Amino acid sequence: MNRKQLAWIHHIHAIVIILLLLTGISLYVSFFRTLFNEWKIPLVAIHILIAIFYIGIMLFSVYYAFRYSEKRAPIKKFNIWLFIILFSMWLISGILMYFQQLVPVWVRNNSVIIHDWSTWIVIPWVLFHGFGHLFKVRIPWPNWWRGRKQVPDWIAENKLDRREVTKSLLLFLAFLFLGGFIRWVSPILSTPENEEKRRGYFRIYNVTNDYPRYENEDWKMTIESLNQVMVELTMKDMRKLPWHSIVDNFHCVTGWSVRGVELHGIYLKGLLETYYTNLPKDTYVTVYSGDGIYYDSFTIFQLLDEEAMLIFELDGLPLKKSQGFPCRLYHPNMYGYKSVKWVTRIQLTASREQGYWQTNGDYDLDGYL
Ligand SMILES: Nc1nc2c(c(=O)[nH]1)N[C@H]1C(S)=C(S)[C@@H](COP(=O)(O)O)O[C@H]1N2
Ligand SMILES: [Mo]
Repeated sequence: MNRKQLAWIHHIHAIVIILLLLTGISLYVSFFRTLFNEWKIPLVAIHILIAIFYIGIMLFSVYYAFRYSEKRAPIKKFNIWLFIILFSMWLISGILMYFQQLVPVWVRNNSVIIHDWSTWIVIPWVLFHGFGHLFKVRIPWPNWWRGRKQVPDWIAENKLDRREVTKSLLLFLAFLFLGGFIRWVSPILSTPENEEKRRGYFRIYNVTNDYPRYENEDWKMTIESLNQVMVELTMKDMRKLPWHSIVDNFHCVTGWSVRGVELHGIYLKGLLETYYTNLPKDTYVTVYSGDGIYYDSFTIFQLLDEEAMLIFELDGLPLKKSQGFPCRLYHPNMYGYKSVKWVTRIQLTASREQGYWQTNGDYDLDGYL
């Protein structure tokens, strides 16, 4: 393989990584995720297809990269190793994310964290490396690092033999796990009283570009029964019903979880039974968001016999505006997507409606964990 062909492979890597970053970031950053909302499902598919293509390129390149780098500068070896390690982390965590229904929640959650972290390492590297190439910026690396001078003894002795490589790899992984671990326990260490039990953090997921902003006074909720009789409830009415707290783990179907969240609100059983008696067993319930777009549906059994709630407080504080203030649905046995935010309308129906993510994606209608 000659220099020209190597340069060519290098360019393909650059293009593929940029495409992965662009699609990945559009899925990750709230702003872009909502902007490209209708594209979410195709974006995931495109991201995965590019990744599969990348596996091929990687397999093809690795052999040549090693041969090429054999007698080259440490920096070249470093770059090659960095990419092999990051690529493996992306690949493994990506596969686990894809098959997340098959792996335990903690594996899924850590894969998301590793996928993110490896990306946050790649981005500065790509910028650095890319700018260097494009604008011929000379980064003042030490000469030995560039291979222009003999490598200093103390480094030379530490030759990149197989054992050293495994060692650095393990060290690198240890760093990552340490990072992940710190991230994980930091909510406990930083202990605002109300968050002492919580581990992990919420990623705000909104399918709309904007979300409704209510005050306690101007929010209200309607419940429509089968025969169209309507009940209208305000915050004051809600306050009159019994409130309960549960501590639970919140799981999004895309992989992230928040553990030990304290949820405070009203059991739907209590609410519905206050206004309706003897609801038929084949009643269904559609819960609508005030954003005008999001909704999801349940069987009456799921709302009455399982502990579904309307929640108003998270960890002792009112919901954040972005997290559904003042009211969102919560079902302890179901994925986060069933947790409709800014609930303003509950409709009892005789047949089951499809929800937002069943219409716009392929999420399961029941969404059990
Ligand atoms: N109105 C509305 N509710 C919603 C969503 C949404 O996009 N709009 N996303 C759902 C999904 S997929 C998840 S995982 C959770 C995320 O909750 P959070 O934004 O508070 O982290 O909200 C759910 N409820
Ligand atoms: Mo979700």
